[in-house]
Amino acid sequence: MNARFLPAAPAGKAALALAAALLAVACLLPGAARAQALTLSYANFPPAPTFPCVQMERWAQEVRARTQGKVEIQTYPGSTLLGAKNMWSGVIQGQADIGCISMAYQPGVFPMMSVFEQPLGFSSATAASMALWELYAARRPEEFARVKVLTLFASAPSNIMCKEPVTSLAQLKGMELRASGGASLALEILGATPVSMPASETPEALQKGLIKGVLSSFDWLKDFNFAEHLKYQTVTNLVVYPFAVIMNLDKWNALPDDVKAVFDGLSAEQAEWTGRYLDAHVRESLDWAREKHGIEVIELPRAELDKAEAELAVMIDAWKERAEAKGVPADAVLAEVRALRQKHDK
Ligand code: 3IO
Repeated sequence: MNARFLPAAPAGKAALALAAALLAVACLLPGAARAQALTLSYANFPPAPTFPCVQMERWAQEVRARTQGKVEIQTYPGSTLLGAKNMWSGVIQGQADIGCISMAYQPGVFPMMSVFEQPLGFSSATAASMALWELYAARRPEEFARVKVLTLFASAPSNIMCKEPVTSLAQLKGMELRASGGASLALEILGATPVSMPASETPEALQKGLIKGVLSSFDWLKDFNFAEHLKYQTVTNLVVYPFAVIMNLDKWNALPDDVKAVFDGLSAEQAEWTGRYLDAHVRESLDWAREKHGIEVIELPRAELDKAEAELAVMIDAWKERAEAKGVPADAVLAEVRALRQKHDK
């Protein structure tokens, strides 16, 4: 254009060439490192701050450390790769290498492990998670034969988080509450109107006024910010929700033995870590909700809790019938889970 810019042109070209060279080197270096690293995708359905995603990041971090960077885990929280409903089939088909499922979303698919959706009286996520892993490890049920199970864990016992105070079982009559699987069945038996959906669909249902509240563990108050709209918490300590972290079988089979050993070495430890994290986080979440949103925590009278427990006993018989129909030795499994509960639930 004019002479003032002419001398700048060659310098600009040289700078550009230098930048290109630097870029090439910068790309090559991590490129070379990456070529040696094995990257696996890990899909999760709920939002990143929730405990299934917190445990996912912890597991990914441990895998990186224990494989000295040989394995990189690319995490996808918040249904960005697979959602709650297509997680199971998506991992089997290989759309994600690893995925996290809530067993309650697939009724009938887990005839043995769904024993953990029954009202067995677990009082913590830690005890339920450890028992879940130990039952699985001892029995290796057929229902998980199409995947590799990396770890298992459970939510904390479930409680009612509601727009209205629930101070007696009678008040549940006809009340629309979100739950899933065993928790939905429990609500139905207690007279409520369960609306079954995955956790990840619940904020929208609440916003649309389709439900009055939810039955799940109290971590929801903080992690889904439900304390803002659901001011009344009724302590019921009902069922837990069991989860499984599953891996595509072909991807698993193709892993080097040392990597397999790292994954297998993490299974029981990860179950316990997740349970302990969640139990502590439930307490934090309640404290936060009290301070920030002034929630009310309602304790039901002992007689009401006993009545609920007595009514829910039919769930266990119904589970036994369904399990036996699919060839599960239901009585032996139940006895084993109860022994595991005694061992872990102090
Ligand atoms: C759960 C599910 C996703 C995110 C956080 C959570 N805390 C407790 C649960 C269990 C539950 O309600 C479910 O649907 O699996």
